[in-house]
Amino acid sequence: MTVPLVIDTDTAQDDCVALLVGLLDPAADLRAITMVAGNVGFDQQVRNAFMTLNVAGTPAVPVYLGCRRPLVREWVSAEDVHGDGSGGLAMAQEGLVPEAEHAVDALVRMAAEAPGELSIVAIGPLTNIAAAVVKDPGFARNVKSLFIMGGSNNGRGNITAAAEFNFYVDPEAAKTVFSAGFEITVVPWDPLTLRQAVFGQERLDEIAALGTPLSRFFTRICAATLEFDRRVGIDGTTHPDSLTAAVLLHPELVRRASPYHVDVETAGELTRGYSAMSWGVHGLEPNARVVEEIDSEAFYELIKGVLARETAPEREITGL
Ligand SMILES: [Ca+2]
Repeated sequence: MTVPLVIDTDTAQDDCVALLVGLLDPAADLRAITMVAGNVGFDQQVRNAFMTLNVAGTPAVPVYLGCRRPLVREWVSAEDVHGDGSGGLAMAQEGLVPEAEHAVDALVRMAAEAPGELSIVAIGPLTNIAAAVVKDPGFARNVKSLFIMGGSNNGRGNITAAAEFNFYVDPEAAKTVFSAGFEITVVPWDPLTLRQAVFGQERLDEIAALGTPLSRFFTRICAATLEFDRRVGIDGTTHPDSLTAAVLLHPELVRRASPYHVDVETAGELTRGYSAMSWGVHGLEPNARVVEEIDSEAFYELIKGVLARETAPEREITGL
């Protein structure tokens, strides 16, 4: 049994790894990739997604272009963290054409065509998902499960002290999504990602030694972020997005998860995008399951297994 899913992504660095999981993990039936404004320039993100499809050797998954800016705010980039999101790799893009249908329409349509079957892995700002909620009141009901990378569980942010990037960029979208009635699982930045989804030098060396196109791709796309991470005191590459895809496909990776009421700050002076994760003692109904602990070693082995696969990219990637 495979898991039908869509990955909604602001493709840079670990988003690419999450796409590789969706494309190559035998448990995944990746139906589409939908693009949303986030990490780096929108068109660069699209190039990164097509490059990831190419290096995976599976260019048949459709790419849909979604919202090019947050619902009400100006776009904020994370180019200081990710560079161009692909480690300076380049690939000719001629003939690579996204679908004509808008990503929000595609999400609404695909969920309605198979009610209760489709899962969404949302690893960028939640703009597309919120727009789909606004467009179709039945959308949340039609989606089987929504796996979100975002927020911190009463921990530190990354773009500000209070906020994780995805929720910070489009807090109104995140707030809309958490009140829409989805079956939500959250993979937070802190503490989960920071403690359990960091690959230190030893693991990075093991991955580089695999010697496959995918391992070289991984090493290159993670290099800029690794440099940034080390400057801010994180000793390795961070993998919140690929972890989010992995826990959908392999529930056994989750060692502990608890029901929370999650809401997102849209009005705070210092806390824009802060995720208030209430753990059950404040009289609020749970609206999400928050992952608290994973099998970190098994997650690493899963990613390494994906990167060990031999693929045959059709197009040459300059720099790989
Ligand atoms: Ca992302």
